[in-house]
Amino acid sequence: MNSSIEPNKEKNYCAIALGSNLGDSLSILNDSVNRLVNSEGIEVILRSTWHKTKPMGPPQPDYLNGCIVIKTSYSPQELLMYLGSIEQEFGRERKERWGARTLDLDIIFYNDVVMKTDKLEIPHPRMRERLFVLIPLAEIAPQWIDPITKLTVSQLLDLCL
Ligand code: A4P
Ligand code: MG
Repeated sequence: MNSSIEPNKEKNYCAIALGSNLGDSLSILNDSVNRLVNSEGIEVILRSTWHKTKPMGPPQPDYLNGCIVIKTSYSPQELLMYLGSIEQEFGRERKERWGARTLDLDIIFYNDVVMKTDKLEIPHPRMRERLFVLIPLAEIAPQWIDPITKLTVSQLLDLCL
């Protein structure tokens, strides 16, 4: 993976986890991916299947989860803002943390960037213990190396199973 963000603006690869457990989750997820497919500055290059998963956190309906890999000219901060606008478009209301949501779009990896600000942490800090992220991500990017642990997605998944 390419670690430089600015000099290669067209060559940033990013893994995104999608989740929904409110409303017509299948349509919401498919529509949100189509929304990304049609977005300038984003090319969706890989998409996983959708997985029905048990909720982690407070009691709430089952989730539908999946992952995509995109190529983008957005910086991590720009991408977070853009994904937030798509969450809003699909009716996301922020209520309790880890609570039910129509659409959650989390940045899992951005090249091999490691960063932590108040608003954005990459890699996603909780991805390593989450089967609902690792199983779909392993379908499409099993060899992607987590820049923190230096383990591949496939190895992280094995550690969880
Ligand atoms: N943020 C920081 N880093 C990132 C990142 N890498 N990607 C900030 C996206 N956002 C990031 O997120 C809160 C803030 O995290 C954002 O404003 C952003 O600045 P949020 O989506 O508003 O709130 P949240 O999702 O409720 O909180 P959080 O901590 O992100 O929750 P998680 O970790 O995303 O967990 N069970 C199943 N089976 N499937 C699920 O998908 N999801 C959750 C949410 C809980 N249980 C689940 C699932
Ligand atoms: Mg989130």
